[in-house]
Amino acid sequence: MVLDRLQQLTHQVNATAPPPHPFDPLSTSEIEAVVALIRKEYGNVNFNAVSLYEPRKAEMMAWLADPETAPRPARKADVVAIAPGGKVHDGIVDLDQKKIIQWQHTPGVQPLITMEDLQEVEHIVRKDPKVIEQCEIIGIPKEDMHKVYCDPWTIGYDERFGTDVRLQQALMYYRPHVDDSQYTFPLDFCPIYNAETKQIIHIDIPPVRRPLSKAAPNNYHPESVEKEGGYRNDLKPINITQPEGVSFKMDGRIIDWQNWNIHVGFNYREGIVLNNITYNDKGNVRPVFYRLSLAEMVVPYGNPEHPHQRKHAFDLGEYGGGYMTNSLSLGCDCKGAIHYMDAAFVNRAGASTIVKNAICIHEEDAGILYKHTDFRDESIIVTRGRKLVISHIFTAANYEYCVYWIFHQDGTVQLDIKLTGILNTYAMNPGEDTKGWGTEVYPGVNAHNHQHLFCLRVDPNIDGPSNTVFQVDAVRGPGEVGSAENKYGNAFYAKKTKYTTPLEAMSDYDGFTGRTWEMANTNKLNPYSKKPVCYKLVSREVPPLLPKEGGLVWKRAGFARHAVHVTKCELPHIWHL
Ligand code: ABN
Repeated sequence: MVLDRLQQLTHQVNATAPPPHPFDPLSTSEIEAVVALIRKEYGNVNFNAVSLYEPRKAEMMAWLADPETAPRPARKADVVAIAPGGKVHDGIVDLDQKKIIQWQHTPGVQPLITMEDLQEVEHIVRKDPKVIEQCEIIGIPKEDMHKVYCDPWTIGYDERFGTDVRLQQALMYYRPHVDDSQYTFPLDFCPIYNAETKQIIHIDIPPVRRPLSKAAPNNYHPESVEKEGGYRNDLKPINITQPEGVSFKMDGRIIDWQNWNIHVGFNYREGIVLNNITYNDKGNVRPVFYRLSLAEMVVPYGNPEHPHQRKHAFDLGEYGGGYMTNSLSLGCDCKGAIHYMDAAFVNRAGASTIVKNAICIHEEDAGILYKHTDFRDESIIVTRGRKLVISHIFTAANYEYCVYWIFHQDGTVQLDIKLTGILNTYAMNPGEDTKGWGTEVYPGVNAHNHQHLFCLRVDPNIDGPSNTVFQVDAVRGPGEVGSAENKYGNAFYAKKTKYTTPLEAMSDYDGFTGRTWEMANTNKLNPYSKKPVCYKLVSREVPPLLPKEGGLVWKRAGFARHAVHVTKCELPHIWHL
């Protein structure tokens, strides 16, 4: 049976013409072909991820430069699977050769927690006698256990349990009615769940108990909002119409818009991945970025009391920004003329799944692009700007992250992340002192201080792969007022410091100098300024990682210790951010 299915699937993969672009995410039939190969060889494993094993950069650059004659990079899949006994395996499958080329047991590490992993915890929590006992202690009778909910988070690290067990910490809540917001009724204890044995192995109970709050529920569902007076109705409609259609063209997953050319990929972890971004500068196709993605984020919470130190979510690496992506709907999530793309994943049983309309591509008016009035005769030149937005939205338990990759006509690339959803909350007693670690946002509800730190991975290709990174600070010129070199004291300039090692490049934002960073091609000079062509990285007004050096979050969130890190990439003499 397995063999028949494999033959059928690999036949389907081969029969699809033309072949997928090497950056394209795996299709459902490719995922199924990979699963069949692994099943045939290794039997009953649970799949955690099957996604594109991206072509190595050197090979891919050679193919992009000369797709007619350079060898086409092999189509490979990256596989993460959990074998019986919780044995985590990492594999690579060559889809062209229909061969498993790597299969490694990786003890001591855990892959991310999938939505399926998350969903089973609540059922087990509700039936666990020790959890029921804790609920009764804080005022929830056992008949009401169906009103008890949990957001299972990965445990991250807890020295009591080691790293070989696949554990989740269940953040507990209560909903008087199924549509009420559970974040109004946080519970004060935290069960620890073992995903392998499907058992609650421990419960963290605070020394001071916080009985279930008696405050009125909050309910954000439309019916409930209607009962409370309804939504605002004093807004007149805004219609977005593009009577002649959109101004971008799609060729498979490659988008062409206003001289920009971009491959739009997607994976379970990062969500949108943009590759081979070029700009056609009056007929000269200039490479700009090889790859852009939101690679990780960390959300440390600031309450030092046990066990809140464990509350620091890595929402991409621990849960998957792609796996948590929403199916978007026209008129609500996206307005106007939309091009949607679906996303394909594997489930635990090895079946392929699809999230319809996972990526939204559309244009928006961008206000004024350029304006100048000649004050002499009031002659005015004004042009209207347009932007291209490539977006997806993912739900990480309480929060929604709306990720917008925005391309502008002036060459700017902007990553805009909008946070919405509901705050993560913890219980507090009436009159309890939050000690400044949180804010009472509703009776009995303590919203702990937290940060959202995003990790943007930038692989620049500014007029070619040989790029250098400079730190740029706005500083005053030397020389005292009255001196020959700075007589009136008004000298200032952009001080550029070249980074030569990864250590030097570990740098932070400086509000005093308005620090930015330049990714430059020093072999190509602007004809007028005679300075290297570059892209400026702007990341500002963000406090650094607030958890202390040497502490748990600091150890785990290496990327967040500094605003910018620069490392050399696989090609010799090339750096990426
Ligand atoms: N923010 C932590 C998280 C994300 C997804 C699911 C559960 C918990």
